[in-house]
Amino acid sequence: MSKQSKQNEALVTHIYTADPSAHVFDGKIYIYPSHDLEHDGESFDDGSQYAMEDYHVFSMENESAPVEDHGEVLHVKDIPWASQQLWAPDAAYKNGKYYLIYPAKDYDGIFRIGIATSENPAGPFAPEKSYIPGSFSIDPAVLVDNDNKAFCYFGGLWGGQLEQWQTGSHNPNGKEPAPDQPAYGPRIAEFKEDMLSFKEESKEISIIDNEGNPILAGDEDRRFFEGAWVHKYNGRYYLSYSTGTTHKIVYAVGDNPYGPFEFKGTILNPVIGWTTHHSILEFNKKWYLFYHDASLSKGINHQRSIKFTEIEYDEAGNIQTINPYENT
Ligand code: FUB
Repeated sequence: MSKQSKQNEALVTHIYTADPSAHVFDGKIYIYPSHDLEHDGESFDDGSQYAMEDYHVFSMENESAPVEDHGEVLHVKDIPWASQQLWAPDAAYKNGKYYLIYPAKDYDGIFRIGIATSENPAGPFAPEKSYIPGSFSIDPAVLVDNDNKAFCYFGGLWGGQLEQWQTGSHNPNGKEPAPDQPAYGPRIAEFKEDMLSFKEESKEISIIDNEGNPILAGDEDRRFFEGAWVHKYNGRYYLSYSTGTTHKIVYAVGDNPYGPFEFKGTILNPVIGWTTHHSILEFNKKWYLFYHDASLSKGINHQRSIKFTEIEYDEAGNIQTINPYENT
């Protein structure tokens, strides 16, 4: 029999999973992570150590129920445009359908973002023949707003190739800005009604400090690195993301899906492993952070495991910082 789910413990132990995007669909918690295959290779700055070929979907009846593995729902061999590296996906529900939105490298080694659809939140998902025109980089996250408009947030530095798209077209030699220059922000584009393409060219999101100045590239405790997620709390938009080199999940708040977003603080202090990647969801009036670490594999960065923990807001809407290994 499957074990009950516990906060801050690996939710899935029969395979390695990372980058959990969690949603409530049909009254249940569904989790859309990426899938780390085991291997003995080295790690590199461009993330090429990740062996990620397919996606599984998981669900939980509630936050303490056992996790059900719905099996493989999409494999890279079935995606006509993709060659490798199925990195962090997200899922969305709109128009009576479920959409899996995922990054992968095309046959030129360039990350693009693709869509696959299903009638069922547990998949399987049927991929579109081409990637979304105008998409690039990694870590798509979808916000379906109260007015039913859907937005795709995406982007990630280094292996995520965001530096290579700063001139409006692909430049394989694109670099990070100098430390005293504004950091590169994540991108946003609204989806067309059918969710299969963007309605507009993507725009860069600005993340600012409490004096309205852009967060600088050298400010590695606060600058955007990868893994954007947007949720709404008390009518405001919360953009959370990974700081990469300083291994934190931090957040910034704005009044509009396009930002600007004002930096507020840290949600999750560093976990075991290099990467940190998350999602936030409300279930039965409580808020949860889904994240991953590499504790199950004893620190092997390309063999990660998804976890979750409750988060709390204070009266002013600030999220309380979590120390991942306190009380465990
Ligand atoms: O899992 C591969 C990549 O590592 C993700 O796309 C990033 O967010 C980081 O978690």
